[in-house]
Amino acid sequence: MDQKKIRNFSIIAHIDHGKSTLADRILELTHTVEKRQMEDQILDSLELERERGITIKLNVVQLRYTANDGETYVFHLIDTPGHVDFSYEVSRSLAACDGAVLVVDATQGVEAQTLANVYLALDNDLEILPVINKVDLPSSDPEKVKKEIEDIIGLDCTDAPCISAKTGQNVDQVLEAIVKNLPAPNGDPDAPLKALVFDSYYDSYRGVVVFICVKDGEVKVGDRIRFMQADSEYEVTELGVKTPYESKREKLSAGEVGYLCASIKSIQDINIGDTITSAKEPCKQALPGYRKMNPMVYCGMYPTDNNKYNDLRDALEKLQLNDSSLTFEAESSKALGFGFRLGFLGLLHMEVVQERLEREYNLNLIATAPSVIYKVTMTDGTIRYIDNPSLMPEQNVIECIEEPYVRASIMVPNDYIGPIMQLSQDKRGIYKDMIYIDDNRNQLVYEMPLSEIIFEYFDRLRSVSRGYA
Ligand SMILES: Nc1nc2c(ncn2[C@@H]2O[C@H](COP(=O)(O)OP(=O)(O)OP(=O)(O)O)[C@@H](O)[C@H]2O)c(=O)[nH]1
Ligand SMILES: [Mg+2]
Repeated sequence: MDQKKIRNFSIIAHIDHGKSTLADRILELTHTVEKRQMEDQILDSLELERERGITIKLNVVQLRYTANDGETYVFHLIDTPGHVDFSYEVSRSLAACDGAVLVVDATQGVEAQTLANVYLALDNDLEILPVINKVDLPSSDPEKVKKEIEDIIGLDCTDAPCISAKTGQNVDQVLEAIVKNLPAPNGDPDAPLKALVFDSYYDSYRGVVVFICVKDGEVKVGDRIRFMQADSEYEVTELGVKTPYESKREKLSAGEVGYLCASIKSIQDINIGDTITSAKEPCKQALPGYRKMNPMVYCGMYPTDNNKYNDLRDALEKLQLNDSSLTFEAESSKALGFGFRLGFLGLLHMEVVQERLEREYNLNLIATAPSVIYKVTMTDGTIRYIDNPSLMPEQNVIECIEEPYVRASIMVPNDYIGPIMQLSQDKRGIYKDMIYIDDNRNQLVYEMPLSEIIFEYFDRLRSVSRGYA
């Protein structure tokens, strides 16, 4: 495949700004999915995503688009989640792309995850294409939002398409802009194979299925490949692309994004961020891979039936293939028996993991209250990190304890400033700043212990502000 005709990009945005809906329209316009098979947010394929109306997992699709210049281009589109707890999915997606479509809701403007995701894209040296969405809504103000993007992010928005992902208005302009403004991949098709592993899942028949982005060279069914980090070799049994259903191919070449199976039964051999190369003719240097994520919130999970301990371990190992920001280690408790201590990126992540374990692996679990990690300096000068209350050392050997703090920005209508300041103080918050946004809204800035936030803070915030904060 001619790489000049390929475009690899992620759709990034703050939560609910319309990424998955834009992906729907793109799939429709390019006739990737037939009308009768179309449903809203079709790429949100997990049951949990559909129920909650949010994206949790990255999802890649290959599609073909015939541009106004008459040429047919191949797009690999990756829809990403917007919620901060799943930002590891975004950073992994971006490493498989050359560009990013940045969706900004014309009624909301630039928000926290808009900025965070732009920084991730810039870290990966990606070209960013801003798109203003939801212009069908009466309260939208595309010109104001364009100016915001230019002022805050510094992206030129003169030609940014103003679209409605819902009605499809101007979505064709996004497709043309992708062809014109986003770069094509530029790997060496004749070099030895070099492919990035950016996601995976476990299939009971085919073993581990890995998602790869081929940077250099090509891979064919029957080839012997090597995972460079894991230092293991396999023979490729199946290759394919997602359209969005899995569709088999005989080979994948430089610039293509697809999946690979090699009867991989040992889960330990798969590291997300690993580099696949050819066993016969390996490439010299592996790709840099991914930065590890540090968990923010911890809790213990125990099977209600203690005989299911091994099933839980098995489930955790398989789920980790599909969610590499999840960490776990064995622990035991007098009351609950044998289980695991899990680390998450946030509270929503914790909820989602528990639900996925229960639904996809048929387990009944008890989760302990969430906690954070404490840095304990002992009287002898050593430092310990404690994420489990039962491991906290005796008081007489502790010199001091430090805990993680959060810099929290709370957007709040004027009427609720008083109660929210009270709440934040009750939660050991340290007042930092109050920023005027408009006549009716202010932004309160507090430094607050994370442990206070993960315990009841959101519920109380919602009730004291009637849901407006
Ligand atoms: N009126 C209007 N609603 C839209 C538009 N685009 C998306 N929506 C709605 O906004 C909500 C969120 O859309 P999604 O596409 O799920 O947003 P998302 O960015 O994928 O959300 P996450 O993946 O959870 O971050 C849905 O209810 C959509 O129907 C639009 O152009 N106009
Ligand atoms: Mg989505």
